[in-house]
Amino acid sequence: MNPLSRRLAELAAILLAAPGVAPPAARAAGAEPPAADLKLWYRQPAKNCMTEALPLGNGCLGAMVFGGVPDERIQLNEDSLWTGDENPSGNYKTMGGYQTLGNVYVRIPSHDAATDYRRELDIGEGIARVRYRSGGTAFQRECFVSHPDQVLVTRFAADKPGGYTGTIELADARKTAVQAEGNSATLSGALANGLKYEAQLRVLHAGGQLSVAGGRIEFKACNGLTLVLAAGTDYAMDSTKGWRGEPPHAKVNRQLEAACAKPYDALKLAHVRDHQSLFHRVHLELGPPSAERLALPTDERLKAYSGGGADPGLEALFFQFGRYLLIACSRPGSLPANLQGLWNDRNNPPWHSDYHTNINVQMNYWPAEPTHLSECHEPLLALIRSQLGAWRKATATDREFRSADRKVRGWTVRTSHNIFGGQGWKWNKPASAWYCQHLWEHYAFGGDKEYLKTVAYPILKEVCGFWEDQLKALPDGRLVVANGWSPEHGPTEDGVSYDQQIVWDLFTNTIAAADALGTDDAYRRRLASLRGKLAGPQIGKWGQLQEWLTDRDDPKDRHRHVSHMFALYPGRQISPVTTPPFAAAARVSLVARGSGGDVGWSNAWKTALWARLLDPKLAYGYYNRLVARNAFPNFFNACWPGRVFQIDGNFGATAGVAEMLLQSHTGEVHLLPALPAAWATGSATGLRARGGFEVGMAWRGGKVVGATLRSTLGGPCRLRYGKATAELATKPGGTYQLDGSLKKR
Ligand code: FUC
Repeated sequence: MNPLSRRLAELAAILLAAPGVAPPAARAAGAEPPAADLKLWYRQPAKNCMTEALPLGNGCLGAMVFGGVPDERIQLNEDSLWTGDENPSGNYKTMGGYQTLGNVYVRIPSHDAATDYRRELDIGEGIARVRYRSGGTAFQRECFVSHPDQVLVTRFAADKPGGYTGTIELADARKTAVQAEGNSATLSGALANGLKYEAQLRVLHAGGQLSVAGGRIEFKACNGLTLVLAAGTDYAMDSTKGWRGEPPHAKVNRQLEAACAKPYDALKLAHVRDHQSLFHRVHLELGPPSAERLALPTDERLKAYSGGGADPGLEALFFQFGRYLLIACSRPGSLPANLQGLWNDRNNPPWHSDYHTNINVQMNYWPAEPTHLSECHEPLLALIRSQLGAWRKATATDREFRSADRKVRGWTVRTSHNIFGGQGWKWNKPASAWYCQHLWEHYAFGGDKEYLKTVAYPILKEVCGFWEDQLKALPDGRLVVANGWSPEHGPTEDGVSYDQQIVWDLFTNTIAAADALGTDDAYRRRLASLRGKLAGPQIGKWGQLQEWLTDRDDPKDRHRHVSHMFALYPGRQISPVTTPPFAAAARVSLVARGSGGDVGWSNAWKTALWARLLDPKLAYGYYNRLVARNAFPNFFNACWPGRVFQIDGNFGATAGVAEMLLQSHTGEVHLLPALPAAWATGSATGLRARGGFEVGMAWRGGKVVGATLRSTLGGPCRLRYGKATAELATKPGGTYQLDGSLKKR
């Protein structure tokens, strides 16, 4: 077999081993990709939590590991630790926000003169490690947060006995007293809104002794230590229970006891298997790894990258890091990723570390479906459903939507919200329609009809009802959203493009849902007629796509929000294939917004937008800019270079790369729609397309040399590669090998 055929055979094997086909164990082992560049590593401990420490998480419990030698610090988060309440007034200031839980400090004073230090995060395993030598002994630490066992586990090991003497402290971020007894420490308290929280730490030691003094656990001459921590609150994602469930103590205690009864290796194996069952679904290579760049610690490698010079390995690692983060902060049963994901070290975080509905939280979920992490999308969908009662009430009683002659149908949301039905700042009128896009896309990729029928479709219909009542007719008969605002930009007025495009998207998705379910024919036709009357995209006097109904766009405007591009991405109203003139106008507007973008999430959005415009050079340019300028040493995205961490840019960047490699929003599975020259040779497996397709591809010299398509649902698949198109009849579970002309091999 020549090397290329071998690579294709490997790709097919990886794809065939994807979840849903093989049992979990075989999946983890079978899906293991060839050696890849999946580690972030450093030669010094972290000093700053949000920019240097390394993130771990299982959806609910988050940790930032510093890796200090005589002073280890593990900063802790629990995803439901929020202040605030239902907040009927919609006052932003009283809406509350996300809090930090506390810290575990481990002090080992005798380890002060360390050599051969290395700190790493293995995103392929979900494990943070520290290695060093001190006094002739080699010390190692491993830390992970397990989803199957719901605990944080840290092991301190050494190649010689008796090397560990020091103290362990569990500290509450609100400075509440911590109880330490025997080999355990417990912190518990309540926030101002009455939310109860608790964390329990257990220390298991090999050799030596443990004792308690001054609220700390002291260890003396131990060979090794294992720390196990569980945490929780009494939050319940249920308004009928007043957002409160059982006090956290019993559950936290049960989780801790169960985990402590298992050997370390069993905990670790279960964690790695679980992590890899998601992570290894997608493999990506964007070019030959450079041995020279690989030899650099990640912070120096990032500096070298920012200074110029190619590093496709780093670019692929940054893509995978976004997937890693989503797995770590958004799992079924957890809350969705907030502005900082799950990682926040302050009780007054930027923008309350809340959910922002005018780009940020949606961007967090852009990579979920295309990069094969559909389960990780579920927390957002579940939170939306849980808030409906409170959001309906707030919408129905607000004078913005109330009318003397009818009851308000449906609901929408303000620009930010919490987890208790509360919301703040201005109304973001199309927010509910944008949320509906997420409910729809979950179906569009996965094809679960039962979910569509019982969960998504009723909500889509309800939000359509809201717009059936709220749309306003202009004298010329066109329908507009009244009093809208293009996010954070320009006047409040009728027919803002952002509003119009998102309502178009809602109607289109609801029509598609009715078609898929074969239901509501008359209603479906009514929606189609309403959609036809919506004021649509307009091309203005300098050839731009208008942001407002009035042709007033300023060609010098460099605003970070590009909300009038929703129709291009994440929407599908505009595309170079289906609406070339509007795509050309979008191009003019995007060029005018300038190439000097500095906001992380804005650069990520522009990556995806240029990918949708089939422009690899500019798509790559924004991705490159984001990685080079917006990534902190720990890869967390900076909202502005060097300023606060905001996770949206990480997720948006991953989604942008996926969009460069595969698109499916116009009904075609489009291979390599925007492959830049910088990634001329590479391969990808496990990317998902709408219609239940999974795609593997290898390319060389910028050209596809082979592709593998797996169909989970069966049915016809329309393929596109450049100008070539082909239609393939597929069977459920069928796998098809294609060559570069889209012919079956
Ligand atoms: C929106 C953006 C800001 C920031 C904030 C969290 O208000 O305009 O840039 O991302 O959300």
